[in-house]
Amino acid sequence: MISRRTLLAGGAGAALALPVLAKEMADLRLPGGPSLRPFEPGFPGKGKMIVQRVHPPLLETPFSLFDDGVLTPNESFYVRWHYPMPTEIDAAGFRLAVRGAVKKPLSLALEEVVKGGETIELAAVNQCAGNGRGQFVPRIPGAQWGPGAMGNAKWRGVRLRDLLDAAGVNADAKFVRFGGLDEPLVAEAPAYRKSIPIDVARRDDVMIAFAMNGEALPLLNGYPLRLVVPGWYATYWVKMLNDIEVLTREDDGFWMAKAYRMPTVPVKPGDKDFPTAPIGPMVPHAWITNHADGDKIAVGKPVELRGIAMGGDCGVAKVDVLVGDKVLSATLGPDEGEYGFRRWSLTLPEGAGRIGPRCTNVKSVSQPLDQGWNPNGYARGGVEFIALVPA
Ligand SMILES: Nc1nc2c(c(=O)[nH]1)N[C@H]1C(S)=C(S)[C@@H](COP(=O)(O)O)O[C@H]1N2
Ligand SMILES: [Mo]
Repeated sequence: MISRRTLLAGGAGAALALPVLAKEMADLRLPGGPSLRPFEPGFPGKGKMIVQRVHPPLLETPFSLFDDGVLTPNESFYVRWHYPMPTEIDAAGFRLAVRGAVKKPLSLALEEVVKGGETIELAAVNQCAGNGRGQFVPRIPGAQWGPGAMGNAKWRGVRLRDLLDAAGVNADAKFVRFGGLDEPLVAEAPAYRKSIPIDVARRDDVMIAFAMNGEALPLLNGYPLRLVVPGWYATYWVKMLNDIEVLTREDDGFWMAKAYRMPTVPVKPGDKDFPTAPIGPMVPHAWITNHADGDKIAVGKPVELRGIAMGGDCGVAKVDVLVGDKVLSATLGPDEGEYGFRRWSLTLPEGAGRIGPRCTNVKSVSQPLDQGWNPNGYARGGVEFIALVPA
């Protein structure tokens, strides 16, 4: 038997890298590395995905996909689970509970959920709060996502408010808590539950989705039902949703009181004991999709730039492209929904150097130049510069 010491003596890098080098690899270009991740086609309902973790799955969307259009295909849509999820769902036996501070608790079969209120459909970006965590400097522990822990889909579902009304929410309701079918690895660990304020839960566009891009939700994206909170980070978009609980007080469970919180004051690496609040609405963000950092371009020739932008919790107003000390206006593609991605494009007469797109949303919030480092690596939203180098 080869001891661990012998392996390390042979070079930790070599020992770690050999088994995966045999596969096709994605390069996430994370500052300081390691940046290579295997591509895998073998997950249910998924095509070639970047594997961050096999089980429970963390699968990243290959970034080149975002250059193809504003909707992310289901088979390429990223996947994030905290705990093992069921790999089979009994659709006939499935029930969704609506309970807590309500007059009439409900236990609804799938059909009853689907017919339980108005059906709505809209495009919205589902983005992990930790999207791009691996790109922060200094680096931050947690899933080392590149920029592909996001996707835009057309979600179809039943309006949450209609189901809440059917159960008759009590007047003193403050939050609504959501839980799914996945269970903690160990019994003592807190089940994944997330809460949103009652006024957010009652919004016109908050839904229990049963379809994604015109098809049933892929198992890994939450079949048969998931919460969709347009404009809010995906941590709230509870998958395999089977429990809705109306609360009369703030949720003091682990996933609200301890996890997924943002500092409410500016922080720097090493700071401790700062105040925090649950993360909520997303921030504006834009990406270049047809060039990557370090791409070589012909000297003296026009450079076509193309990308996607999102307004965060509202629509995109404009995208500027910062090129050296110049600020150029990009052309926006069609508006396909305020919460979705919007395409942008710009042709530079020529150009190498540092280039970054900056989104301004319809609430006049513009991306800062700083990435807003924070100890959990959430809500990355600074301008994403790339360098194009003369060929
Ligand atoms: N039931 C359940 N829902 C969940 C999670 C989870 O672990 N369990 N993770 C949340 C987080 S943190 C993210 S980023 C999104 C990911 O959604 P996706 O896998 O469909 O891309 O699901 C959210 N919903
Ligand atoms: Mo997430």
